[in-house]
Amino acid sequence: MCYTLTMDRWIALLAGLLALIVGVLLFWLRGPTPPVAETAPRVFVVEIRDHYFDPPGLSLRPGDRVIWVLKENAQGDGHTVTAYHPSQDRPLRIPPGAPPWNSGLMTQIGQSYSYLFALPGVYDYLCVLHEQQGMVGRVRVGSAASSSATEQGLPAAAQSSIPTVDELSGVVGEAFTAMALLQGIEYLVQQSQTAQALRQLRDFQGVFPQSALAAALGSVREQFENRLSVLEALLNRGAPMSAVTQTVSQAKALLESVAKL
Ligand SMILES: [Cu+2]
Repeated sequence: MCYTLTMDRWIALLAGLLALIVGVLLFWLRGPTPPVAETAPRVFVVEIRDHYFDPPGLSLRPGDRVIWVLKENAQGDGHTVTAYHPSQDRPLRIPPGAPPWNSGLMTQIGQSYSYLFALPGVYDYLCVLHEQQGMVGRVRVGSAASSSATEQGLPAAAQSSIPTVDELSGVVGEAFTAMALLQGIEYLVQQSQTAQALRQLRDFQGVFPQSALAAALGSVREQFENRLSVLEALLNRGAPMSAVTQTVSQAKALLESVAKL
């Protein structure tokens, strides 16, 4: 009797231990609870040309990503994408606390550099080689007001080429941002990220009809919307890159009328 009880206890103890080991193992194998899935950031492409950024300004939401792609380097000396920041030997012209960036010298056509704009505010950046020729850009993130950044302290050529915060808050900023969004869609398709390209396109199609940009496009609005629909159809059926590029160029050309500074 006594022996049987001990035996039962042993079995119970072993079973308990086994359950504990299996539990710990399972927990260990599963790892920590995965974070809530985040949607991928929107991707905007700014083209680096001789000697300007295209488009020169953007109006973004916090968490958006900008990819600068080198498109021209005729003189072979390259370009950089560099934040105005004391660490780059320049005055601070990005929000305090925002990490500065510097692409270093970019010389290969197609080479790219990316930065995620997490904090709201106004960010000014330059090409260290051609700042004096006005090769500067500005990114407005969130609802930064016009008083938050001025052109004071920039070289004369840069002062005339950089969009003001007021311009970026208005329809010019919307046109610039739409251009960069279309270039971003083209870039995503190139990278075989067609699903994200489609999400980004549909997101834009959803807000466009109520935008000041739609009103400002006037007589070419319908043509522009038509290009967006063609682009969506192309992405849906995995059309060749050349067709995507052509449609993006046509849509961008229609934005030119609004984007003139
Ligand atoms: Cu440059």
